[in-house]
Amino acid sequence: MLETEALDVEQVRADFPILTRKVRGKRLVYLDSAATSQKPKQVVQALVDYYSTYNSNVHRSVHTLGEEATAAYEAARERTARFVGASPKELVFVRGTTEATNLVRFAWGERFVEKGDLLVTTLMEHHSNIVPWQLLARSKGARLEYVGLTEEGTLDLAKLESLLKESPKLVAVTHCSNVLGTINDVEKVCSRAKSAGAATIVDGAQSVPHMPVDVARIGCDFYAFSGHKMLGPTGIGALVGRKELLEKMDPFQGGGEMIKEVFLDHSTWNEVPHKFEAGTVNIADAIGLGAAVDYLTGLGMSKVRDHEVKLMRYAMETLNALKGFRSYGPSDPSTRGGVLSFNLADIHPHDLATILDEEGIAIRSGHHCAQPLMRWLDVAATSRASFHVYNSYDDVDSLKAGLEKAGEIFKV
Ligand code: C6P
Repeated sequence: MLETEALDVEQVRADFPILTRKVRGKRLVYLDSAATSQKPKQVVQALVDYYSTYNSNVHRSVHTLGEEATAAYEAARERTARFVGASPKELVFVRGTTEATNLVRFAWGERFVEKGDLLVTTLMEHHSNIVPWQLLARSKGARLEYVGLTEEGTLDLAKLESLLKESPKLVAVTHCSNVLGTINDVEKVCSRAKSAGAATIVDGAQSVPHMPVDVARIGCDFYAFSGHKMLGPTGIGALVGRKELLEKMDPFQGGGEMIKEVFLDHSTWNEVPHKFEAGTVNIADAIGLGAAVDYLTGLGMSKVRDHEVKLMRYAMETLNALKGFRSYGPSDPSTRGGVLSFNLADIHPHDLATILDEEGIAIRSGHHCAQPLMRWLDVAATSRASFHVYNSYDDVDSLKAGLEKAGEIFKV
């Protein structure tokens, strides 16, 4: 298929066995991919192949199985790195985005941040791009400040500029908000932060699964993402870091494989990225992530992005027409990712999610691990529908019908 052709959703859906199951006797309409995506059979098969034909530890044994496992693990690193425009030497396998930001908090932060330093993050972050910096600020006596938001739910760049005048040590920003859907111009943020002398970390949890990403072009120091949101397994993700910075950083955890030599009074470190991968790594899931990368690459990330923009446009047009429907985030679908947070009149999001579940429709409700953002929106919680490659216009129509039903029950 040419990159310019539209995504063949029916063909894609055939690769996801879970989509054929029924929930409460109804067709499953899975609209919770921002929490975790479904997995194509190619990813499941990669896990089965590993466990049933070459299961072995990596980087240790010279026997055939050991060499096959090592080759597959490193090939997965290579493909995952290339997928985001990085070199494999710059990609550390971690459990996910949360572990990636915590790795930076310890291995970079404990080394480079000092008392009185300024750390900057934003009001639209997931807790995993806030709490590590709060902990770092507390342990170092540093200060944490937030870039606020405009009414449309985009970053207040004037506030960023004023904070940059104070020469922060770190600017931490999400590429795409998991609540508002806002896609930030991270290239610009990182370039401005770099000019001010700050290190930068970009949270790519909601961007890498849905759009072409090129970390070299973004120009950040660190970029974090999770495998399970990009059709891969849980328990695996990546931290991409500039090599020279990774080399200067302290290890994150101590143990096997991250060392070069161990003496009684000191140790020396393995080369990056292995310096940051202590102990037996998550071999199977890294290989599964490699298979997910192959799958997405086969579809073409531009096509994936186009599909989700079309779906978002249709969803916004269709759902905004419902009585009592209020959505959050930018009004132009082409400037947002595949998440749509909303409230329907004053129905509690958990009630709404329960009613939709009766119809086989899975959405997320709650604070989405973004409590400061909820407070800024002045809501306790929202409902959220999120899309991926296997979602269709039919899914949006089902959501609309489910919301109409909820509206009738609650007399909206
Ligand atoms: N957001 C959601 O439903 P982990 O859990 O480490 O794989 O990813 C954390 C994370 C970091 N940043 C963003 C922007 C995210 O959306 C997430 C995970 C899920 O929105 C679960 S809370």
